[in-house]
Amino acid sequence: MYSKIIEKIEEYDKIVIHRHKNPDLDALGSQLGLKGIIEDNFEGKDVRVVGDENEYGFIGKMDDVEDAFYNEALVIVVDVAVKALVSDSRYTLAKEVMIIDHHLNKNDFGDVFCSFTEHIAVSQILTHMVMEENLLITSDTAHKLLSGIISDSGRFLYPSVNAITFKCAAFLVEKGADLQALYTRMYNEDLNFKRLKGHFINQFKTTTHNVAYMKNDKRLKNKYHVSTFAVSRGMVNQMANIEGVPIWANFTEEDDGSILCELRSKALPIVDIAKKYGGGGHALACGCTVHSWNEVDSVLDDLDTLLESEAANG
Ligand SMILES: [Mn+2]
Repeated sequence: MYSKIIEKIEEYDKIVIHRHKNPDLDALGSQLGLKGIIEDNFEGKDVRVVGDENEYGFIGKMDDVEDAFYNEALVIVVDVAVKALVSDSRYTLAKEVMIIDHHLNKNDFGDVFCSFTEHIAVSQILTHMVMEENLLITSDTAHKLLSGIISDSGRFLYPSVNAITFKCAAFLVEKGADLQALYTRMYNEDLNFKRLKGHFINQFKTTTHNVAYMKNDKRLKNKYHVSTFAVSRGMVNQMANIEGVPIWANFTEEDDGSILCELRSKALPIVDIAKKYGGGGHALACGCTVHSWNEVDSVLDDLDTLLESEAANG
């Protein structure tokens, strides 16, 4: 199952590992974890990691890599198979490019595409590879890989979590990953963010047919010192998982006066309403941008009417 990956690693002395832009902990955990796996199991390899850095830098740092290093090198790209999303476009300088991904989409670049869509994280793929191939793994590498499994599984919450996920997590904890240290880093919240959550939980309203919603003008983010994104995408699910609330929506004013609409539903598809206002997304999680609070009321009316007709149809 993993012979192709191992074969390619054995073939090259210089390896650069890339991943997607604005990395999450699976991108970084699998990138740095793979570096550790290669260094601890294959002799004489010079392995580098590259890409943009953000608030998840606590899991590990990137290397400075000169263009010349790519000559006769293998690039391994993890957690992304679409070239527009790859961080550091110099992967094109390599002799060969191998992708290891778990997303559903096809690749639009690369020479070798290792796709494992049954895994919830690339970090899980690599852990499984270590287990299946009896590779060595240090506690430090185990720690990095566990961060990717925890983050991409929503702390073991999402539907693709299965027995393999727990087997891999258990293996990494046995190998010395520090679960509590990860949880402290991952789930500690900024004071302002916590207070903003409280504001949402206390202030959201509901329509006649129980669409929960919040209307946030641009003063809100200034009051809590957070970004528009933190209010819009970051807060919508404060209204999720409420008994009797089938749909919830978060409306957030941008600095330019446009209003971001984040729409969510437990079971009833709502994406057609997002599309009606020029947006889109998934059936149960979608969004659009409108240009007045009157339009926001129209979106709410449409959501409410959808629930009304659904109730009438029983
Ligand atoms: Mn991932």
